[in-house]
Amino acid sequence: MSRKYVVGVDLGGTKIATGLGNMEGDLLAVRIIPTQASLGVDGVIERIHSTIYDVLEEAGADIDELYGIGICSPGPVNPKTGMIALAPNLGWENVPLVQLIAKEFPVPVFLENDANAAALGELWFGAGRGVENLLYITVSTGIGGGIVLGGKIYRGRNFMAGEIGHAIFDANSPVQCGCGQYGCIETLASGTAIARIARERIQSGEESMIRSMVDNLDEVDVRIIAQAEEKGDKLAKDVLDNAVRTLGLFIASLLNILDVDRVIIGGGVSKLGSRLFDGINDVIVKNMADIPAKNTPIVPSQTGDNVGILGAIGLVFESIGYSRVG
Ligand code: BMX
Ligand code: ZN
Repeated sequence: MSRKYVVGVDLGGTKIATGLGNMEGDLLAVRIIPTQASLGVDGVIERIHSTIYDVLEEAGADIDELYGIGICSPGPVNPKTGMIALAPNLGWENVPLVQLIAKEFPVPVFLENDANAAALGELWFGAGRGVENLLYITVSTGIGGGIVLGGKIYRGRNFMAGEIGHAIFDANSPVQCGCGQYGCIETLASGTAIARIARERIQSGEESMIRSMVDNLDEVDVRIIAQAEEKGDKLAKDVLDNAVRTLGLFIASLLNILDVDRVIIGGGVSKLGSRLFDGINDVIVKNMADIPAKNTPIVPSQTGDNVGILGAIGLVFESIGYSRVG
């Protein structure tokens, strides 16, 4: 039987999203189910297996027709050993994920960090088509990054390259990050951080219409802050201005280091659209030295909700040296 399909699995703390794609990157079947992390490693692995069987069946595909299975998940992973070192959202430590999947499906299985995989997804199927070198940034719960150089993920000596969320941006910050350090960019400009900062300012007595837009301040998120800004709320504007400035300065620094062809931003916060992208461009133009890198296109992700699945599929493409699509 000829091999013509690839499976991509996006494993997250809340959902497992699995897709079956062809070599053009068309998704022929997608299955999304809750992770149910409380089931433990064996239970979750079984759920991953069932989604793979489901997409194979839906597309009428056979295991023998698979080039391989790609899997991505947040946090540091070891693509060489196929181990998930630490996945706080799943409560996992040192799980041999690749081995556990390959036991059920005897095809090559590849594991990668979510943002690295997303960078590959953009390179193959999204906003990165046509370039060789790109930086992908996801601004969501945390801030993650993926660096593609010469059409391949740059993984680094310890597979930690691209963990940009834990770059320290404010050495004097009193805010401790989940990683233990203080002042990581993730604690200043991720979706979670933006919401926290707005909430804290309101709690400390600053005026804002956000107060009346939610029943409970825990509900404050970036979408609500953006709505408040549109209605003229000063605090919302200030919070977003600060986040955009921080992200702009951070990206300027990354461009100084990497000088890539394109920067692609995804994740929930990228849904701010031109408010974010125009703002970041403005900060870069005003603050970066007068070098060509300041004109690097900063563009939104194009892979949409299937970013993880497409990224995981891109991982298999990368490994088999398949020539670039489109
Ligand atoms: C964190 C880190 C990255 C991840 C990024 C975005 C963990 C669990 N995660 O910096 O590996 O790429 O968040 O993750 O260490 P997301 O959950 O916000 O998409
Ligand atoms: Zn950190």
